[in-house]
Order: sequence, then C-alpha cells, then structure tokens
Amino acid sequence: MPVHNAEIADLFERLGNLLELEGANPFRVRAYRAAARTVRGYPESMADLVGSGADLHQLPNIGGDLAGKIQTVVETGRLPLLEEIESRVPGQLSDLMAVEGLGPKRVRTLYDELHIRSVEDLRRAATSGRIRALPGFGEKTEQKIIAGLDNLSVRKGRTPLPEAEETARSLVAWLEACKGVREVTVAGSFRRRKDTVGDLDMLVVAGKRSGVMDRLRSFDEVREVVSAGEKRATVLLRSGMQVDLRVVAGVSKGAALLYFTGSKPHNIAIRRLAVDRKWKLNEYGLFRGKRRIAGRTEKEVYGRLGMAWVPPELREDRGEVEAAKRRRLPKLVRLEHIRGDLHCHTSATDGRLSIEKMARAAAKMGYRYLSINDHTRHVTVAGGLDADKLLRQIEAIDRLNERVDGITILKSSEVDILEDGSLDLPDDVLRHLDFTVCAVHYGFGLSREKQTERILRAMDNPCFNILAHPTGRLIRERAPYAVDLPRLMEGARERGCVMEVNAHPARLDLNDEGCRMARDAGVRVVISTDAHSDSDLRYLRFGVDQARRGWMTAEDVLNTRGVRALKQALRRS
Ligand code: DGT
Ligand code: CA
Ligand code: CA
Repeated sequence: MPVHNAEIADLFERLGNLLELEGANPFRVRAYRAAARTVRGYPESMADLVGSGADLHQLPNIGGDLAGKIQTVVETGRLPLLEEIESRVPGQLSDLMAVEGLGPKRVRTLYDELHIRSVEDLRRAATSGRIRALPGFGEKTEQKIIAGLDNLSVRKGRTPLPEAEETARSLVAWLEACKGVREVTVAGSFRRRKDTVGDLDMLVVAGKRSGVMDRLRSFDEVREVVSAGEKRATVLLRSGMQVDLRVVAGVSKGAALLYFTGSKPHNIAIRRLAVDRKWKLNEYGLFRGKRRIAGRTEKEVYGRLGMAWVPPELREDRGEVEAAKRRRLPKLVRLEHIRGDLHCHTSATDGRLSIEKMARAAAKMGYRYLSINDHTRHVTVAGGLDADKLLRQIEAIDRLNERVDGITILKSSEVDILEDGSLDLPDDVLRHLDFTVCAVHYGFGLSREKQTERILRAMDNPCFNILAHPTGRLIRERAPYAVDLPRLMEGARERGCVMEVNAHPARLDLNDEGCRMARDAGVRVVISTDAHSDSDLRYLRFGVDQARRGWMTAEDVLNTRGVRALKQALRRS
C-alpha cells in the first residue's frame, strides 16, 4: 500500500520540530515545515509522482534535498535523518510542540527538568501541579497548558477533507475490487463536503457472502479492527482516522445513503415529515405499516415525503427542508461554471512559475482568464513588488496578452492591508490594475474592534475590490483572527466590495458559514486558489464545495462570468 501524502508530511513536520528543539538553523526548520505543508495539500499523491518519474523539484518549497527525501520515504517508508535525531531526543517531544503555549524552549525545559516526553506525561504533570514550579512557567501557564491539551484532542479528532479524500479514494478502489461488491459510496460529512471530517462512513451494496468484511480487514492501512459483524464494521487506520462500514441491500440503498449522509439534524427534520404522515423512516426505507413505499433511491424517498432531492452539501437543517418542500432550493454553483482563477502567484515573488507558464496552464484547463496577484512589499518572506516592479509587470502582461492566445491575463496584485488600514501601494499605481485583491498578513493579534476597523478603512479606498482569505485561518495551524465578519459583510455590500473564497486546502476561507453569511448579506464572492504553481490551480473544487455549503449559485460567484461581465461586476460605483 503506497505511503500517503499526510504521512510524509507528518514525518517532515516531526523532523522540523525536533530540529527546532535541538536549536538548528531556523531556515532549515522552516524549510521542512513548508515542505510538509506542500506535500499535505498536494492534489496528487507523492507515491504516484515518484512512480511516474515526475520531477519533484517542480513542487513549491521542494528543493533537491527534499525531493530526494520524499523519494526515500515513498520507496522505503522511512526517513533516516529523522531516525538519527530520534536516537538523540525522544520523537514524541514533537507532539508536545502542537500544544498551544508550548514552544521549543519550554518543551526542552519540561524534558530536561521533569523528563516529560509525551502528551500523557505532560497532562499528568500539569494536573498534579508540578509544572507551575518550573522557572518561567507559573500557575497561569500551567492552566494554559491544560486548556491546550484539551484543545489538542478536539483538533486531532478531525481530518481535513482534502486529506480524507486521499484515503477514501484508495479504500473505495480496494473495496470495489472485492468479489460480490456492487457499489461503494462514502456518505457522512465527507459526502456533505464539510471542510473537516470526523470519520469516513462507507456504504457497500453487496450480496450475501461477498467477503467485503475480510477485504476491509486486509486493507494495508488498517491498524485495528474495533468491531466487526456481518453487516457493519468499524476500523481504525494508521493515520488515526476511523472508518465505519455498512453493507446494505439494493432495495434499501437510497434510504441508507440518506440516513448515513446525515447530518443528524437534517435526518431528524425529515423523519418528522414521515411521522406526520404516520409513516416510518429509517435506514432500510420509508414504511407505511410493514410495506416499504420507498428506499431504492434518495430521490424516491424525498419524493414520497413531498420534497425535491436535496444536494448533500445543504443537509444541515439550515432551511433546506422547507426550501425543498416548496421547490425553492438554490441551483448551486458547480466547478464547470468557473471561468477563471483570480488569485495566483508567480516567480516574481513566492510562486514557482513565470506569468506565461501559469497563464498557459490556466488556458489548458479551459479557463478564459487568470489574474496575477504577486505580493506587495510588506510581505517580507519573498520581497514583494514595489511600485516600479509592479508597473513593469503590468507592461509585461500587456505584451503577453498580445502573444498568448485563448486566455486573458488580468493585471492584479495581492495588496497588503497595513495596520492603519491603508494599502501598501499608492492609488495612482493601483489604478493601473484591472482590480485588487487585498489581504491582512500580519497584525493578527489586534482586538476584534481594531481589526474590523482596519479592514473597513481599507475598503474605504475606491481601489479596494476583493478581500482575500477574509478570516486568515490556516486549518490546523492558525485560528482565524478576531474580526466582526457580519460587519465586514455589511461594509462590503455598502461599498461594492467582494469577498474571496480561498480554495487552498490549507485555508478554505471563507468557510461554509462565511459563504452563507455573504449570500444572506447580498455580497458577491470569487472562488480562487491562491496558486503558487500550475498544479495548485486544481484546488478550485474545494472552494466550490464550501460555496455550495453556503447556498451559493453561479450568480453569487463572479468568476463564473465572462471577462467583460466580471470586470463590470467588480467595478465600484
Ligand atoms: P463527522 O463524522 O463528525 O464529520 O460527521 P458525520 O455527519 O459524518 O457523523 P457520523 O459519522 O457520526 O454519522 C454519519 C451519519 O449517520 C450522520 O450524519 C447521520 C447519521 N446518524 C448517526 N447517528 C445518528 C443518530 O443518532 N440519529 C440520526 N437520525 N442519524 C444519525
Ligand atoms: Ca462521519
Ligand atoms: Ca461514523
């Protein structure tokens, strides 16, 4: 069974953490973390790439040394450098760094003074009050560590959807190849496209004696069989993710799919409709007395209950049941509606490829346009573009547009919103762009009031068009900054500004609720990938998932329009 991207990423993260504990060069530490991020969110599996002889150097943040390490892990399942370091310091110390409030220095102290090597050690020491006595810790820090530990288990329990997808893909293929298995579907939050999933709920349509349970047990990723009967099983995978599997008969397939897709509140709401008619609805079907009156397809069940079929993304009991009864469900946006990407980076700053290469990649995907959004100066990591450099890039794009067929390259920038709410480039430069994408990249610690004011002030500038990744969260890495999102929505609507749905797997920002908020406030969005190389352009579908969960139609999403209509819609009146 091939090594998953998430496992490679975990090894690199561990390596980065342990190097930091040992006081290694910060650049080296950062390089491993950046590589972990790239690998974790990459749309193709490293195992496949290595297998097909692809050049891993082309991936963002992957130099020659790292490319070699990825190859080694894929081929041997091991990372020798990590093993070497783990012979000096216990590997579990890396897990401690994930506890909020603990950096490398403190972890080192805890290890040296109290011999704390694991999360369990840490909890024991904290709850028995031994940590407060350490120099530089104190009672407050001890409390914070306990809270951090509680948080950790909450965060650890869920898997980001793009990562879960990788596991699901190989498991579905594995089960489908089993004799007697007719169909395999993943239900649950996975099918509803929630941004993180608690576990995978698999439904298998199979005849009696199909052998699917043995097949599941022999999946290479299975670490432990928690329970296994004739019709249901629960297993734990090596990644820590749980899989629930149920075998269902063809006559019940729709009812089972409906039941196990959830959400629970949605199920409860539609079961009430059945009860109102004195019928019974469960995972086997819809019953009048003993007679099954629907069950083979979801559509049949919904139809009998007087409802239109509800797209799984809407099944959260947020008004969809009522809307489905009145045939008023929104026509949700689809990936095929998208005509271009409005957030990408090039090698002029921290991207991998030239403008031309990015544009040709976008054209190949069938896009009509792609905007170039290199950073302004304030983002120090890559040395962003100053006014002169941006003006030169604008001229270069004009020339490219004459030469490159089939796609329009739009002139834009990812403009930093400074702490006082001004934009990082003068208006007379910004006016040369087709539109701006503006973002907060530092000053995350401002109070909710101040952060909100800062962004609203930036929106006051008539050159402001799109707010990039509006809450700044990084999934599993950084919580959203404190900001009054409803007020930002109101402010955007009043000023004719637009919100971004950043589709990068590390962000998904706006998330589903943010999208719904935008829609309810009458604010349009764009769905963009924040691509740093051509392959990242494929992340777009993850943004579409969240937009659909937020009830958005193609109308609500401006990059479903042609280039002229898009520019028109972005123009502020
Ligand atoms: P997750 O795994 O936490 O991301 O969320 P789900 O929605 O996948 O939840 P899960 O795996 O516990 O259960 C899968 C589906 O099964 C759930 O969405 C609805 C259904 N279900 C589970 N337990 C119940 C229940 O007690 N009542 C009802 N009506 N449905 C349930
Ligand atoms: Ca689930
Ligand atoms: Ca489950």
